[in-house]
Amino acid sequence: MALTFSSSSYLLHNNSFARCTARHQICKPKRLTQGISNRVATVEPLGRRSANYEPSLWSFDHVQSLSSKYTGKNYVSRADSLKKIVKTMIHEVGNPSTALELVDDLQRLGIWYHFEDEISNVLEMIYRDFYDNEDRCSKMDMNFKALSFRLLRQHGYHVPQEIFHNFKEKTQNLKPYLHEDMVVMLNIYEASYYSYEDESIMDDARDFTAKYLKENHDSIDESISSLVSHALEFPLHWRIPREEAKWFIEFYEKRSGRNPTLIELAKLDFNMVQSIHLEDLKHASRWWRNTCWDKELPFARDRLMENFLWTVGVNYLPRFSLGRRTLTKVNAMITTIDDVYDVFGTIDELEKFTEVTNRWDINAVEELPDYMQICFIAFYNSINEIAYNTLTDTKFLILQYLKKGWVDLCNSYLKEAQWYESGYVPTLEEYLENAYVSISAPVILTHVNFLTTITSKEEILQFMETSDNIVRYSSLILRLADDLGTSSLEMARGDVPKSIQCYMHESGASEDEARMHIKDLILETWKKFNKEREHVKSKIAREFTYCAMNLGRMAQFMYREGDGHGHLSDVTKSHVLSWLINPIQGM
Ligand code: LA6
Ligand code: MN
Ligand code: MN
Ligand code: MN
Ligand code: MN
Repeated sequence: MALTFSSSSYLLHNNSFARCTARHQICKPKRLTQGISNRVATVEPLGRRSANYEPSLWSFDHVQSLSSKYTGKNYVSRADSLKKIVKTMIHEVGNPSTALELVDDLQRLGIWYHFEDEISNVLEMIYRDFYDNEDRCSKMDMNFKALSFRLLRQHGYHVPQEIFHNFKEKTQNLKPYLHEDMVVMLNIYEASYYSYEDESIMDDARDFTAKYLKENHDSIDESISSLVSHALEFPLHWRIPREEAKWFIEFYEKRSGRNPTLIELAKLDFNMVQSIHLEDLKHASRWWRNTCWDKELPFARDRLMENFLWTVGVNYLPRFSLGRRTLTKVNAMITTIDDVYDVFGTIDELEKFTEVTNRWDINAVEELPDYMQICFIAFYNSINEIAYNTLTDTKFLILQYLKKGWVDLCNSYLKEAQWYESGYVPTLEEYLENAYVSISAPVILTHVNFLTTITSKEEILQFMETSDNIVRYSSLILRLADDLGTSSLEMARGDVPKSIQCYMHESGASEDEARMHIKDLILETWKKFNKEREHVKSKIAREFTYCAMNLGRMAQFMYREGDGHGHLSDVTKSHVLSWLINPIQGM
């Protein structure tokens, strides 16, 4: 690119950084939209941007000192006896309605995974008895319809929206001050988030019940009003299971009709699982310390704890321990390399880094500047090691799949860097085609494929051929939620226009309108995702989809008040304390 203009004193330095500074200034995009016009890149003397990330709140020594008393045989055997009691309880429920409520409670309390077969049996029975049978189908009451619709769709059953065709007529006499009546409204509201595209009855049900619950909030029966606020903040379908368990255990404990066995098991299980999480965290933190990236790459986010928190959101189950350890490393590398591309690297360096990654050639590392050598070698070693561990554990060489995931990511990062460099503003569609990759969910989910219960290599490869849509929808939700939470600061620092700005540019919408549009896109993406759920049958598909959905949920959670991953560590701190550090009391 020719230098056609210079007002920069940095040009006095005859080096590549100076050249880059000049290019940044020449190419700074015109003021295209409101969102972009406040672009004030804090360009440092060497032509690099800075994101002014705060230091980590969690020191290595502090993390290593964390521990939990909920380990050991006594807790295990107490939990085992409680599980037996609960299994009997499930077998003995006579009433279909009570059975569904029990399934719902087990899920919300976070202990469903001990009873997967029992839950499947209950749902199979309900489906067979009510949905395979026209006569009985017409006899279900509205609450039973709503609860069974949600649970059955969640578990991959085909249930038609038409069962709600008369929901307005059936709910017109409900009274906000009656507990049972509000349970009906709430259950229809929660069910409506399991809708597919173009299901107008469900759209109507969602708008209607949300409005009703908001408008009547003050007169709603006290025993249920906190459940209603909780639901209006985020529907159950969009909530992270671990977060919900923590909240619901407390709610359930105060509820009338509570079952003491369930309370004891849920609390004990929460604390025992937390002790596993702490060991996973400590493992990952030792790896992070060994990279030395916090010291060697000080421009990047030092967010080991936050990176770990994502993995607990994605899958908190004990059997996913290796998954959390691996994904924390993956997340930490993503977060750092993203900053190399978005904050620190010059375009020439980024082109080189991308090329070396594409070649996956350790010998090429000498062509990189010092800081990129630090980055590339640790990255290269870590990915090779992950592949090596899978090879020795399962005899399955996954390196080519991992490499492809990371190469795609770096290529998409480079495209954004080039767009930024040239001041190009893509259409929303063109942006998203690249940005669903650059948000890193595809590479995260590539790793997830090999972290679920591995039955056979053939089965995984076969599944991977069919999972494109699931990956895409999870990625889109992550991207759109991230843009809602982070793009204001990104624009201020200097970055490629994100979904909000692209939409404003192409449609002339205001920022508020663009944000509404992006939120609508998130809802529409969830509907497509829900439909995909119908094809999910095998165990690996179920485990994978569970993680993929949770990744989207986690994004909506982390970015709801702004950038909870990069900047708002103090907001995220309360979640770290609640999920990871403080056990549930009163046992
Ligand atoms: C967000 O950063 C970030 F680092 C992510 C990759 C989001 C998810 C992170 C995990 C799970 P930023 P960009 C580690 O908002 O540049 O900078 O794509 O991402 O908008
Ligand atoms: Mn980026
Ligand atoms: Mn970034
Ligand atoms: Mn960027
Ligand atoms: Mn972002």
